Amino acid sequence: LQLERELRKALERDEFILHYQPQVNVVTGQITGMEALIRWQHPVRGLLSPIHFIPLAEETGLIVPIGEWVLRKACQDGCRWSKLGRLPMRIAVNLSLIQFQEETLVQNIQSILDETGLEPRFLELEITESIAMHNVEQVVAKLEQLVKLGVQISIDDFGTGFSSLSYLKKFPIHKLKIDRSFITDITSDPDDASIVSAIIAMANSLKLNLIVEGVETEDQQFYLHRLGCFEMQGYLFSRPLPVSLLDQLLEQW
Ligand code: G
Ligand code: G
Ligand code: MN
Ligand code: NA
Repeated sequence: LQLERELRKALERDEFILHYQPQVNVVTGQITGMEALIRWQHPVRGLLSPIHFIPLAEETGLIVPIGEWVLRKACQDGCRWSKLGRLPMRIAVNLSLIQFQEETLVQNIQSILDETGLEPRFLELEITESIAMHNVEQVVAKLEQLVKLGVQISIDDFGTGFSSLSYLKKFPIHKLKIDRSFITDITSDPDDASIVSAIIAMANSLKLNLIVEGVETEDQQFYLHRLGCFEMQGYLFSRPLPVSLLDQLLEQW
C-alpha cells in the first residue's frame, strides 16, 4: 500500500506537525491547557487530518514511534511555553490503546520528561474508555505507574464507550472530557442536557476534574456554565492552531 510506505517514511522525513487547541477556564478567562493534535504535512496531498492516517498507524504498529514523536514534541513545546513566562499550562496528548499497552510506555515517558525538562504535572495523557475493556489489573498497574511519574490522566470522549462505569472507581484518573456529541444540541435537546448534568454531578462527587469538548457557540458556553461546567474546549475559543499562531494568540489573550 502506497500510503503505508509513505507513512513509514514520514517520521524520517519530518513530515508530522502538531497543532494545539486551547482549553479555557470560562470563570477566570485563562487558558489552562492545550491539546496536541497531530497532522501530516504530506508532500503531495497537503495537510492530512489524523482521521486519514491514525487508523493505519494503529494497524501497522507505527502509532508507537509516531506517538513517541508526539509526546516528545508536545513536551518540548510545553516546556518552551512555560519558559516564556506563560501561566502554568498543561499539555494534553492523545494516547492510542496500542501505545498504552506498549511495554516500554512508562520508561519512554519518563525519559521524554527528563530530556525535555517539562514538569510532569504539566503533562496530561488522554486515554479512552476502551482501556476499561481490557485486563483490569494490568491497566490499573500501568495507570498507577504513570500517576507515580506525576502526570495527569484524563478519559477522552467520555460517554461514548461501551464499558461499564465501574472502572471510574478502580482506575486512578484525574479528569473526564465530555464528548462533543453531547454538546452539539445541548441547548435544544433535553436528553443531552440531562446526560451532561448527570456526568457533571458524577464528576463532582467522585472529585474528578471535568472539561467539555466541542463548544462552538456562546449559547452552549452559557448553558454549560449554568450546569456547573467551567473548563471548555472548542471552536468558540479557538480551532487547533500551529505553534506560531498560538504564540500570537497567547500574546493577545
Ligand atoms: O484534530 P482532529 O479533530 O482532526 O483529530 C481527529 C482524531 O485524531 C481525534 O479523535 C484525535 O483524538 C485523534 N488524534 C489527534 N492527534 C492524535 C495523536 O497524536 N495521537 C492519537 N493517537 N490520536 C490523535
Ligand atoms: O477525539 P478527540 O477528542 O481527541 O478529538 C478532538 C477533535 O475534535 C480534534 O480533531 C478537533 O479538531 C475537534 N474539535 C475541537 N473543537 C471542536 C469543535 O468545537 N467542534 C467540532 N466539530 N470539532 C472540534
Ligand atoms: Mn482528545
Ligand atoms: Na474527544
